[in-house]
Amino acid sequence: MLDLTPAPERALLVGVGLKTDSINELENNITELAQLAETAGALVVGIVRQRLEKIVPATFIGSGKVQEIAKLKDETQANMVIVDTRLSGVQQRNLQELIGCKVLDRPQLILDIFAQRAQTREGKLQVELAQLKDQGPRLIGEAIAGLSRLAGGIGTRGPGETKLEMDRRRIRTRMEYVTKELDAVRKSRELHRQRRQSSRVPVISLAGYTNAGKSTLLNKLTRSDVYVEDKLFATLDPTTRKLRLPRGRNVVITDTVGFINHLPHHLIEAFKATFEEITAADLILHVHDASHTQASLQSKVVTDLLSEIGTKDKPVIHVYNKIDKTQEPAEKSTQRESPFVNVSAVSGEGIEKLLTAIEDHLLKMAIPVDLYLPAGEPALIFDLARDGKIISQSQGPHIVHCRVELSEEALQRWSSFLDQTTKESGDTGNS
Ligand SMILES: Nc1nc2c(ncn2[C@@H]2O[C@H](COP(=O)(O)OP(=O)(O)OP(=O)(O)O)[C@@H](O)[C@H]2O)c(=O)[nH]1
Ligand SMILES: [Mg+2]
Repeated sequence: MLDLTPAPERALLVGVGLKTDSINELENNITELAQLAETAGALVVGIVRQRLEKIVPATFIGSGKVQEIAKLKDETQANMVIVDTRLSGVQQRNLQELIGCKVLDRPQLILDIFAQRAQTREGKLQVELAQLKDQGPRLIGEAIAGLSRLAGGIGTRGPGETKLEMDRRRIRTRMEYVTKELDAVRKSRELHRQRRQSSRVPVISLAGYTNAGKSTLLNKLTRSDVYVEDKLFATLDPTTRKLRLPRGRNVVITDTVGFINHLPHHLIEAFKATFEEITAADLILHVHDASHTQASLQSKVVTDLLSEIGTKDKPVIHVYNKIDKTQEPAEKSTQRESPFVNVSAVSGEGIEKLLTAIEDHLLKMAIPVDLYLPAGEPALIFDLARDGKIISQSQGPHIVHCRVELSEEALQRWSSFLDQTTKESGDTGNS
């Protein structure tokens, strides 16, 4: 019988670093690149390494190495070379000509995975926007692969317009269209989020390196069935689930796209809306793969990216996952950021502790509320200012309206001042 499944593309990987970088780092990058290539559906048929004195402008890697790659490509019958860096358009074209096959770099590989993974309309639009933003600066006077499928074009070419100008214009037009479409899709997401926020259900967001176990943890916490896979970027589109904490409080918890080292900047920009799920959260659970050899590097990448997308002042609980796989006993493990909980999303160990930590945290968390205090009692305002942060105050004849950030604990002490109507009617009655 005829086998119609296409044979996987055969990829030759090129790990590159500067002589000043550590060998360890180079090897780790290569391991991750291989995982990315496999995730994209390629078969890795060979790996070449180069540590450069300095970057060669025309080809990034040295000419001797380029020859070695071309030879190895023939020996291994590779039909694609993936270089672990970001190449300029000129470098990419030169390498393709010298090696004689398709050459990709790390950002393009990641974008390709995202393109394959995107499920929702928003996800697909975000990936396309990122790809367009990535292509623009690479244009070098001739259409690069993939451009021809873009809309626009025939008949729109003006007299004297070069191919380069035409390609640039096509990208611009398409980018405007995609951006407009995205705005429309985002409005509905925004509405959903506002509704959640106005109902004052606290929002918890999972963040972490790709493959850390975020989706597995969401499933464990909420007994749901979100897609989990031992591949990078299994999750792309945000998923939200309800969760009832042990003492009865309801929260919602959101799982979203994972981070990776050297995440293309265009992706971060294009996935702004997805990342907003994290920035809009009341509490972030930073999920670490405690069993990974590069756990601390991964943690740093995530922490840096989190602050880049604007979550610097958000409260974080560090969740060290996969402790069933770690060598040393969890209680002995070093390098934990605080506050933290050790868990295994697979065996369930530590999950109760995590739930309690979330609950304790929410009790302390300040939420803005409106209180209506009787006028002429400055001592009350004084007490209130000690319990929370007064954001605004407006004095009426009989009541003082205070907008104040209070923790759940403190709110219990002030709950009798929540209701405006009884105060006002009481006031009227007295005067
Ligand atoms: N041993 C062990 N494996 C785990 C644990 N948690 C998750 N895994 C495995 O780790 C792999 C990745 O899990 P996911 O939940 O898909 O990870 P993720 O963080 O959602 O990954 P992306 O969506 O790709 O960013 C899967 O093979 C899981 O079964 C754990 O506590 N222990
Ligand atoms: Mg996931």
